[in-house]
Amino acid sequence: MKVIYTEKQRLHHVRFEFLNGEATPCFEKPERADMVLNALNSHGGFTMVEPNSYGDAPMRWVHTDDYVDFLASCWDQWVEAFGDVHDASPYCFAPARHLRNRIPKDIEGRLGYYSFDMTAAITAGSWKAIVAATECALTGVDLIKQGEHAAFALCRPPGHHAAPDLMGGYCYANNAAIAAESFIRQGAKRVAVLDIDYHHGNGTQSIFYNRSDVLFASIHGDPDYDYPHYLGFADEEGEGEGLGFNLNLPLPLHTTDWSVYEPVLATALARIAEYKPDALVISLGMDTFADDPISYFKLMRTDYRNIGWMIGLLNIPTLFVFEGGYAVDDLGHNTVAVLDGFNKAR
Ligand code: OKP
Ligand code: ZN
Repeated sequence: MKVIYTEKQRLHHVRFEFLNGEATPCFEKPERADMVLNALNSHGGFTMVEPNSYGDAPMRWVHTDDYVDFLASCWDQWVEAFGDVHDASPYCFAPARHLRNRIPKDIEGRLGYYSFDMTAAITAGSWKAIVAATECALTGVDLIKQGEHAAFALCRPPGHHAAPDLMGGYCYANNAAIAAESFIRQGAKRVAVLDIDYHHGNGTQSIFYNRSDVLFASIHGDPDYDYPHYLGFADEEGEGEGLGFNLNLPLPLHTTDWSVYEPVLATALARIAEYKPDALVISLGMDTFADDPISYFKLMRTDYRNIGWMIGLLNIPTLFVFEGGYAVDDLGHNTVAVLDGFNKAR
């Protein structure tokens, strides 16, 4: 299987995030990708390729122009206002209840307008890395269009929390959504996105919520008890044309092990099979692992091989797009287990 990755993604490295009231080193860090690369290389059977250049035009397929312009210019505006010592981070969010939904002129106001939380800071190299991550996903689509049955876009920063004009949850550009849209623009009639990150893919859901040509299915921790808190409930089924093409399968924290997860994954896969997509995009978050430091499912290494195998049995051209996963010591081997299981299904 081909793996698309570029070192340019290292340019995005946020120093701190706030977790439980404390400033801690950011969990979403460049070493995450290193662990996956090491595991892929030591396993063998994977070919690393550099992404093609696409620039920021594809980002504008699923994000608003003003948001993309903001991402591109944010760091320079921040430096102008506050110097380059600290990462650019919002602190005041609009539109919160009772506030107006307008775009302020100053950088602090704009950061708050385009963010839904404080975990997506912008650093000197972020924009280049954000573009590079989308290019990894887009290259994966093109490899599949050229005949590969599957590919793995090793993207960071991740993307599934990024909505049309909002960053948050370590995400800026929605790599998986851009990939799905690329399949559509190259002739796919239907594309399914299966999000198996522990956290609900609120951004991807929002992007495709009123469309029937992209089915979004997500298995994640119950948002009544975990991030992203305000989206990802089972009663969100799509809107207008998109009604019936959004499937949320929230699961309980702490008690979700393979015996709970497997039948729910089977339900999601059955819905995808019935949909008969021309291509499948997997938002591959590895934070469902028992030892993940910020998540509460109980999956084990062997379960990941089964997940890959079950996805592979669908026999649909599949692009894996890397999302979360923060247990760095196991992250690489768990990721390889999914891809290896997928390969074994053929
Ligand atoms: C990004 B991805 C929970 C804190 C959650 C943000 C998590 C972002 C996850 N107490 N902080 O979906 O893995
Ligand atoms: Zn996650």
